Amino acid sequence: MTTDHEYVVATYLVHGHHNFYKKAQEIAVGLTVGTWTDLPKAKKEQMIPHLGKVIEVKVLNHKSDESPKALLMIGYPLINMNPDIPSILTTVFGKLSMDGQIKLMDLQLPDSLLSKFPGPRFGIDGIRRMIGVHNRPLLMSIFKQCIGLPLHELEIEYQNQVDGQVDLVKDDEIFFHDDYAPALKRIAVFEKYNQQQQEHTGKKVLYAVNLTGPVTQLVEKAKQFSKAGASCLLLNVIPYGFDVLHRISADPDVNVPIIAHPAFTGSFYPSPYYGLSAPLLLGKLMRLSGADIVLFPSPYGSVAMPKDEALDLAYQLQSPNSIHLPTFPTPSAGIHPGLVPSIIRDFGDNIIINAGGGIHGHPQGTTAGGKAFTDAIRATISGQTLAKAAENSAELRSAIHKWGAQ
Ligand code: 1AE
Repeated sequence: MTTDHEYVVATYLVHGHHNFYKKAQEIAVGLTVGTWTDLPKAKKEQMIPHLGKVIEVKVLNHKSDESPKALLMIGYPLINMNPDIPSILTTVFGKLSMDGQIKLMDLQLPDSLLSKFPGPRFGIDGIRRMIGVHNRPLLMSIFKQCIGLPLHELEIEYQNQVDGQVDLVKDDEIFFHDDYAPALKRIAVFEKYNQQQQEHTGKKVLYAVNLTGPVTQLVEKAKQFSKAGASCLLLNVIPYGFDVLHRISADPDVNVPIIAHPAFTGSFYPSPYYGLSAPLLLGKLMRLSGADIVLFPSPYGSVAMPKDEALDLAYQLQSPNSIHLPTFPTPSAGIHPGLVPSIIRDFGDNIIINAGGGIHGHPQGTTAGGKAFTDAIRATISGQTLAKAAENSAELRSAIHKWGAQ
């Protein structure tokens, strides 16, 4: 039940003001009842349940050559919002996002609101159960070069990836023009290979098919893919919208895990002055909307994210929470086998290691690329150095020769 003292609490980093308390008051009133001092008494009483409140203003130390900055925490009455991300984001950071140097750092939602979001359907344990691997990081391979290729060529590429012992294979997020190999045909062919392999090895590989098309058709398409035997879906969440992910993951007929791709999020998180923090955008909100797996730039690869942000993001995905299952963190971009020890040291072993170029670019080809990663993961979790493991793995040796090892 919603009560009149439940609030969504937003934390903002604000630069450049001199009276941060006044700014906080303006936000609390301006984004809720609009105006306050000029209202007659009766109107004020009517508006009180909807009025925002300043919870804390924390002025931060700054160097003399920096502009002043502060963290502002503002509470927004729950009754002003619907239980969906668009209404929450528009309330707390709609017009405000255009009001100078202000960045939305965090959102705290009361349990009564959190419980209206189903969150991930499968979560980390559900995915591990599907694949049948519980004691090491999972390995995902990204299809590279898929646009313009006919189905039979993609089928060979798919088999090469699976033969490298990966646990998941995902479409490239830019795979929209798929006239030569439509999604339903890919699902049929790739899932058939998955089944054959499972009979052989006992391990199930998941194939994440890119869910694309007009937004009004995506839930239906997701159901159709699920019914056709798809084992996983990939969604470019930010271009389509958090609510699309929410509706797909909450639909009982979409009975497969969903991977959230971070495409377009670089427009929002990197600035210290504007946008949303990465842990909120790619962590908390993705989990709340129902992502089972979230890709994000690792601190080491080609599109790097600062380490403290990446670690906080991973924490937001996995932190204990009595309402939502944990989401698999997947540090990505420019990952090669030599980075495996650093990834596991920093993020632990309950993660997915994800690579495109680091698998397909292996000197002996895609299957050897998967094998090099598998050997690097096995060595690292058993406490062996990559140099030692490479003595017995020609694939890992070649990978380290090409990309080095940290
Ligand atoms: C953070 C997104 C990573 C991604 O989508 C991608 O395609 C990575 O490819 P590689 O591993 O950098 O080749």
